Amino acid sequence: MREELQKIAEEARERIADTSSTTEINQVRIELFGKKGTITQLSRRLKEFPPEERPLFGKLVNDLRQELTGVLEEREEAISRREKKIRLQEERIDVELPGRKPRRGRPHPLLMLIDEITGIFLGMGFDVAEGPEIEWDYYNFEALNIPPEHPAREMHDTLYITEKILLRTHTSPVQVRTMEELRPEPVRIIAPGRVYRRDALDATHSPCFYQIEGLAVDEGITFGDLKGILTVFARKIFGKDRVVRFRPSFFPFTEPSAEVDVSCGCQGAGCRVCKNTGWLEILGAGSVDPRVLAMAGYDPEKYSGFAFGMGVERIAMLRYGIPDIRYFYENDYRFLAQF
Ligand code: 2NL
Repeated sequence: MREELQKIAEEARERIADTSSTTEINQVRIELFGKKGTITQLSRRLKEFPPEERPLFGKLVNDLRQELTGVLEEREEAISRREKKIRLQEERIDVELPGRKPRRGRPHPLLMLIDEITGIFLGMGFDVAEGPEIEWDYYNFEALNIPPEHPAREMHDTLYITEKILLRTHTSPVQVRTMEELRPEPVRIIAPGRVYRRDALDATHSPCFYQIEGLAVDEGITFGDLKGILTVFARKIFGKDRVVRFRPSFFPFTEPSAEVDVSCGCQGAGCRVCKNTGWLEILGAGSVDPRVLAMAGYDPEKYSGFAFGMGVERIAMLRYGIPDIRYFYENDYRFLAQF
């Protein structure tokens, strides 16, 4: 009997020593002390012995149970210590590793272009004026000689908030507000800012885009002044070798009105930017309509003025040959990093 117990003990010690993970230890615990475990089975055999031998057998089995429990616990602790050590090693952070350099932010290409254009006009004596993006119908349309039912209101595809309040469709209302503020003093301002149209986003349209308008009002201002100012502007943005041309056009707030083209960098050879025309349409302009001057409180007999308006995205697309306006709003760093 003793021999049999010793053999069981020996085998159990070996099984325990062979384990190398918490899972294996738990398995051996079940094999030894579970319901059908080796040691549990042994205790059940007590009644096979004659009464006088039972105390001895009982003691031997209990001693064995105690010993194996101890050995098992010791092994379990050793394994869990080792597992913890491995885990800590795997999770170790090398605090001396050099840091990852954060990419430096930069101004958006549209804002850089607005700054550049603004700088050109500041250099020619203009001031910068700003105003609300949510506007009265009066300043956006009526004061610009665009009465209700005027087809230009459809042309502008306006986003209305109420019947009388809207998102400005151009920055002209800023200029009307400035005229009201400064009259009868002369005005020489540009108005850069966001404007809104009820347009779906596609390659050339966006419901929100940047515009820069300019306005000069004084005694003796002529269409010739406008041509001079815009020629200087176009050459500073597109290159000193360029020429500009003025084509007759119509706007409700200027008379006469013109669309202004700058010659293309392909020099008439034909390219995809000018669609083989040799010309890039960059802005609309004209002499301020006397009715607009009068509504803002300037005597049109005494004062005259010129005004112009351009889309900033359009200028950027023509200057850099960008085929789709959506690149400006996607914030793909590979695009932005090129400016
Ligand atoms: C275009 C054309 C233009 C104006 C804007 C203007 C403003 C006042 C009075 C008269 Cl307060 N005119 N602005 C004049 C002519 C053209 O914009 O195609 N813009 C993208």
